[in-house]
Amino acid sequence: MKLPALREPIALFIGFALVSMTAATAEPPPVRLYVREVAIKILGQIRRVVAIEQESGATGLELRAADGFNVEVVNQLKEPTSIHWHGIVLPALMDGVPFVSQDPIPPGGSFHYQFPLKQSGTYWMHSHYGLQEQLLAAPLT
Ligand SMILES: [Cu+2]
Repeated sequence: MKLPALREPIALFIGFALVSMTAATAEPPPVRLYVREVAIKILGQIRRVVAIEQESGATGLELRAADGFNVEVVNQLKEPTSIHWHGIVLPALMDGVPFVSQDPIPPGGSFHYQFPLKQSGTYWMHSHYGLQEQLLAAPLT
């Protein structure tokens, strides 16, 4: 009988189809933004400030509307934080307001913000936790 000889090619085909389906439906990983203290030099003096940075150290975030908003905020501060996407039209639970739309992100924790982008333009992001808003902001385009 010839059927046993077909098992491997059929298994390979099914395996390939499953891998292809997985690759086609897999979501891209989120962009990670790190909220952390950094040192900057002002008039020759080193000062520590808080910043929202990408893993590369780049400040701010640039997205394409077609890709949607897919960002994980990682809190590397010693206190809680949350990030508000100022001016962006978004679902209420993605608004980044602690104790209203989400729990604060604890030190060492992270929060995944994900939603369709319905607009383009230049905005900004800032902390909405306590008095961090005055200290922690970055451009968002
Ligand atoms: Cu705001």
